[in-house]
Amino acid sequence: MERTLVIVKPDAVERGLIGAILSRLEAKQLRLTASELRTIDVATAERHYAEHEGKPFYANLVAFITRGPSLVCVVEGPKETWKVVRNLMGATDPKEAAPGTIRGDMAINMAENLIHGSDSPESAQREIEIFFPDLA
Ligand code: 3AN
Repeated sequence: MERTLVIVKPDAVERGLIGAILSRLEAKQLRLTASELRTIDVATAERHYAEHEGKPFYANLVAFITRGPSLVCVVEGPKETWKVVRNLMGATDPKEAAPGTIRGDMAINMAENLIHGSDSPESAQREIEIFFPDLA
């Protein structure tokens, strides 16, 4: 089994899309190992998004992810679960995301793209440790 980190972001929580998003992961036969509704604090957001520090959208990204509750989840499935989640999410820019993906069907704005998923097994391990240190 393999685990990956998923964040159902504040825009999705505000729009009442938690169920719609989790149902797609569950329908794919992925399962929740852990899940918590929490408002991510700035220090944790900066740690999570460290690779984007210095980019023009960084300040907005941190402000967005900390603006209200997110559903932070560890999702479990077979090998390459991180990739399965990324495929279900769709492209980073919702305008480019394929129909049938979460972003392709439910988002339109780059800054408010509903969901985060780890982009490699190494990222998954790093991110699970940030949000669920007891599981890592
Ligand atoms: P993904 O969320 O698909 O893994 P990343 O990790 O490259 O994409 O970017 C993290 C987040 O930063 C994205 N979800 C998006 O909200 C924001 N972001 C990425 N690139 C841009 C950009 N060029 N302009 C504005 N926001 C961006």
